Amino acid sequence: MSVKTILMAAASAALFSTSALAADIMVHDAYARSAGKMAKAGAAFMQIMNSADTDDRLVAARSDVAAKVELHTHIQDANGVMRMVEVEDGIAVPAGGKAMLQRGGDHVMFMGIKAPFEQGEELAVTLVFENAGEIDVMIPVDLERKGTHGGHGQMNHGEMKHGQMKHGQMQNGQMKTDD
Ligand SMILES: [Cu+2]
Repeated sequence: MSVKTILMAAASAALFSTSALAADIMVHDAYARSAGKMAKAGAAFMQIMNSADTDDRLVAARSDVAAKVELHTHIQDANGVMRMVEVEDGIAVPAGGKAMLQRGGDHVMFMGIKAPFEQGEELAVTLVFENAGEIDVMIPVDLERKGTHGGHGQMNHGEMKHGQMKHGQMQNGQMKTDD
């Protein structure tokens, strides 16, 4: 076996062993927002669940609503200031687990949006996963949604109940919710 053959065999083995169907990835509770009528940027938040037995990774996102779509997170710099930075390696979605994209943390960032997001509209976004491939999602704009860190966010009873139901179902090992 030449080195090249061995490398190719290894590559194809890796390809098959990590292949996952798009159905293994489920996106829940997604919403997007932009701030004000002059907004040039917006962000989307969601829960991504991976029911495959292999880890996956959100590596990119695309949408026509913005000139550029990036995966971002917040980090604290040396001065204690929170900054948004692009996550170069993508966002891990562990096997049988989930990734939480939420305010103050990981998010999908829309840079150079063509128009401010309007309450009630839906944004067509393609999420690109390392294993599961491309998944198209419609993300509703929700400008009224409060962040999870502010205490007042929990005052929305509908959301609260929704969150608890998912949590319970997750613990039972049932990834699929029927909302
Ligand atoms: Cu950002």
